[in-house]
Parts: sequence; structure tokens; C-alpha cells
Amino acid sequence: MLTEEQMASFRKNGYLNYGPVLTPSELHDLQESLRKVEEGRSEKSPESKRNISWGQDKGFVVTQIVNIWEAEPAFYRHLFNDRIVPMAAQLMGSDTVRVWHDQVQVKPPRIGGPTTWHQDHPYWPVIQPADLVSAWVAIEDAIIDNGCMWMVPASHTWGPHRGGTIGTDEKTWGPTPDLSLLPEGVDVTPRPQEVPAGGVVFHHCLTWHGAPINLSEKNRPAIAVHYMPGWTRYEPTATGHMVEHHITVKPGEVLQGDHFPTVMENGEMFSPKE
Ligand SMILES: O=C(O)CCC(=O)C(=O)O
Repeated sequence: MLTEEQMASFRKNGYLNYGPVLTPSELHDLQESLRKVEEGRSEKSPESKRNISWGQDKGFVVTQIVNIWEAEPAFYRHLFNDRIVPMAAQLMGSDTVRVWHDQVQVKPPRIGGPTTWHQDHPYWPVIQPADLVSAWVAIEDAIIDNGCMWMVPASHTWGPHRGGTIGTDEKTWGPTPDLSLLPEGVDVTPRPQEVPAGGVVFHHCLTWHGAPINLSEKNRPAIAVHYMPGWTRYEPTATGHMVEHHITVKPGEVLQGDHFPTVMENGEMFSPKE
């Protein structure tokens, strides 16, 4: 469980670099399973697998795999991790936790594309309110050199930014926000979140985050699981979302169902189904 100091840090900054959390065998299983999905050797398919990188014309690659938990048992088990889920519950202040979706991002050596500056929730208008927490786990060491995540402290308190994107400076890879849309005098300096393989960084769904290109010789694979508190509702919008076709509840109802696994209910951890 998290200490009061860690909780206070998350409330203030909108992220928490917790550090090592996976066991060596959990990490090894994710590494092997990711390789299978990347090479098309998994029995089932994820929701999607595509290159979402900026600068594809320059050869940059970011392989995004959404709902890899549907393709590989190790990633399904990972959703239920009995150290990560209680911490996510604590950070959200909810004793019920469900999965919105997961996403792997692999940024290969030398040609790994950036994550341009954004907040998550503006990409998820179909779920409300904006109080999800993501658990981002490095599958190899994530350091400044290979494009670890960077976060802007306290940015989760500045409201949803129009359009979701915060602008990215292609020289410094820092955020380029419209300052007139922000509270006066705020500091938009990003902070790097280095984390060893098997370590976790949590972030609130309104925290500004991004990552520069990976020009190093090291791969940069990571998995983010986007966790919902027990009261997250489905609120359809014109723009929709990639996993919306799996939703079976009615507008205004709590989002749940087979494709949005419950991992904790009323404080009780759930186990993965066999
Ligand atoms: O892995 C990355 O570089 C980006 C991930 C991300 O934006 C997220 O988890 O919300």
C-alpha cells in the first residue's frame, strides 16, 4: 500500500514514480508474450496493433498495441496484479476497480517515435468523470536516453486542455501549451520519469505527459493499464472510441462487462478467470 507521503505527492503532482513492482518471472512473462504478439505468434489477436508515430515519413515507429490482454494470458494476468491494483484503488479513492483498456507502446532503437504532449481523458470522452489512473510499467529499463515518460507536475489540476494535445516542440520535445488557457504563473517544466524494467509510474488522466524520440540503441517497450474507479459511466459522444463497440451497458450506466474486467470489487481483489 502507498504511504501518506506517496498519496500526497500524487495529489499534488498528478503522478507517482513508485518504482520496481513486478517479480522477475512476471517481467519475463510479459517480455516473452510481447515478443509473441509483435511477431504474430500469439493465439489470439489484440484489439489493434499499428504504428501511431509522428514522423512516419522520416522512418519513426511507435508500435501501439491496444488490449494486448485479449491476446496473451500473461498480459491478462497483469491486469489483476495484486500489488498494482490496490495502489491504483488507493490513488483513485475507490474500492472497486475496472479496466478501461490497456496499451503497449514499443519504441524501437534509433527510430523510436515520440509521444507528443497530451492528456489522456480528452481521448476518452465516452467515459466520465475524468478521474482514471493509469499504471505505466516499463518492460525494459526506461531512461532519459531511450525516451522514458516525462510529466508536468500539477498539470492535472489545470482542467482538460482543448483537443487533448498540448503541442510538442520538435527540438526540445517539451510541451508548447497556449499559456493563455492556463492559470497564471504555472510552471510547465516537464520532469523525466526513469524507471527500471518491471517498475511502475502512475498518472492521473488529466496529467500532461509526453516522451521524446528514442535515438538510443535500447528498445523502449512499456504497458499502460488504464484503470477506472467503480463509478465511471458510459456517456456516448459523436467522436467515439476504439473499444466502444464492446460496450453493452446503456448510456449513463456504470461501464462494466466482459471487455472491461473488474479487478477489485468492494475492496476484494478478483482473480483472473482460468
Ligand atoms: O508509452 C508511452 O510513451 C506513452 C504512453 C501514454 O501516453 C499513456 O500511457 O498514457
